[in-house]
Amino acid sequence: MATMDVPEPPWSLHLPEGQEPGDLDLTTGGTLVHRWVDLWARRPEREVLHDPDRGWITGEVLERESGDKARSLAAMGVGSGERVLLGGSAGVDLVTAHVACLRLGAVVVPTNPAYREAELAHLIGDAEPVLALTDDPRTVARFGAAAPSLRVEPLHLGGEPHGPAVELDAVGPGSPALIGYTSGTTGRPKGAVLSHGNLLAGVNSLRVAWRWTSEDRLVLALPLFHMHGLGVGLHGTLAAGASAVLLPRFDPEAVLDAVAAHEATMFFGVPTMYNRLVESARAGLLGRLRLVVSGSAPLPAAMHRRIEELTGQRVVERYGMTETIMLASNPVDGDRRAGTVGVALPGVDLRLEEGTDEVLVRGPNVFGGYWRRPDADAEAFESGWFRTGDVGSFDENGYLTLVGRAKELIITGGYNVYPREVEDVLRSFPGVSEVAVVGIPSEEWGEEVCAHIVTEAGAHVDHGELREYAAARLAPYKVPRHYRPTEALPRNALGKIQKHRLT
Ligand code: MCA
Ligand code: AMP
Repeated sequence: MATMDVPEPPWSLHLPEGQEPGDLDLTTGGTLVHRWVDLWARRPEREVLHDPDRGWITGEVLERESGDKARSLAAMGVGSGERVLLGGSAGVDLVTAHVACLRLGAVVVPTNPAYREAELAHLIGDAEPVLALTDDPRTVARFGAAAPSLRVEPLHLGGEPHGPAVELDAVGPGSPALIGYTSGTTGRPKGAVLSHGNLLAGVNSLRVAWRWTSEDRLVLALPLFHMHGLGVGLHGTLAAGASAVLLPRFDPEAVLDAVAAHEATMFFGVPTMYNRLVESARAGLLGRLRLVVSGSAPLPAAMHRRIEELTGQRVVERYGMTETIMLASNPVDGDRRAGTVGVALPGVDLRLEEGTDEVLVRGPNVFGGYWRRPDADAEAFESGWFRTGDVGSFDENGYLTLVGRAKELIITGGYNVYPREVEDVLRSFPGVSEVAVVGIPSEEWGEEVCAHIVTEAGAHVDHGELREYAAARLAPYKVPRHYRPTEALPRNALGKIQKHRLT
């Protein structure tokens, strides 16, 4: 395959002074859980996680609770390699359940509590979990409706450890750890299988690039069911031996309170969060932090400047994907360029495909393939390189600017919406003959979901009813906010819908 080389310098720009590329070992620690458990054993009294219900929790407590839960899971029959659905809002109980699964070798499938019954039914049918863990009553009810025979347990798993002694922390780097569901062009979400080694390499790269140390304290208001909050915020905190204040939901004032009350050093957010933070009279508090990171969606250069004016912070924008964890970042020591996603992260190889400029990636952070989807793997990988579906350009210093997407994807408030999934639902509504779903620019959300609807001859489609229909079948962020009736969808000579002509 013809590719174009990334200009010099590559990721060595991220290395601290004195560190050579050859010194870098992204597999240090064996697996994430080895590293975490080792850190907790060495500094048991250290405060690691804070949530509003439980206050500060030490490494010793995390080790004990996750171990007890792992033994309970084993007693319930959960074995290594078996899938466990995990859902709920960010908090210590969710974290210890997650860590317990990883320590046991079970494969975590994170779920958004906002998923509707139909979305869960697909996930359950595909991942074939042996158990679901959640404290969210709405999710419990939806799990029950989606898969009546699926065993659902609360995150505390009964509280007391029970069951026979079981070997923990035994899985190796090649074993699957996490399945992150992501849609793509097929409409039906597919599971990206990340190994323990992928997760470790992903955070080790960030520890180096972001100078993440045990002195750091992160305010974490991202959901823990996506790579940003989970694979970066939580895993990174635990692997750095650092600490985090977990907020169950994002609220700008709560974030700023946590920054002040806990002497935090870092905040990670999606652009919509920054839109809301800059509206606060206390936004200047962000100026106290060592590092402010944005990702999951483009941060407009104007917002980058506004944050700097208000807080003195030059946001570090970075670029990631469920399948690859993080790919590129602006440097902590060095030029942080607004409108770019920075330079390839340590250990990550990035290239552009000649002719299409699609960003291709290779590295120990890149997943091995989709869950039981060799067809999707064949499309996604070429000669060992993973196709991101993003189109980019590099400048002479290796800074990457994302200029478009080869894949059909709408990013709204940092959540990804694949048009095909929404179109399939809308098309099943009586009277709808054709649908095209596109993203339209939005200051608040980056993009908003908009549906262009063609009705069957003589039929009347009430948009309010259509919205309700979609809301019963799709998580709220996927439900179109705009409905545009149209006589016919624009098509090219081959009959393909020309979405760029729809606004
Ligand atoms: C909530 N709503 C949304 C969104 N979030 N609509 C569109 N897009 C959204 N993202 C709906 C609500 O259901 C509600 O609908 C209405 O908008 C107002 O909700 P509000 O309370 O204002 O929203 P919120 O609950 O405060 O949520 C906004 C949020 C949230 C905090 C920005 O969307 C969020 O946490 N986003 C982060 C997602 C994330 O973690 N992405 C990382 C993916 P109604 O009025 O009908 O009830 S990982 C990834 O992309 C890669 C790996 C990477 O690079 O990071
Ligand atoms: P997901 O499939 O949810 O992991 O989302 C990954 C996608 O989010 C990437 O392929 C990009 O299209 C997008 N993305 C992540 N970070 C950025 C960023 N900083 N700027 C623009 N797009 C981003």
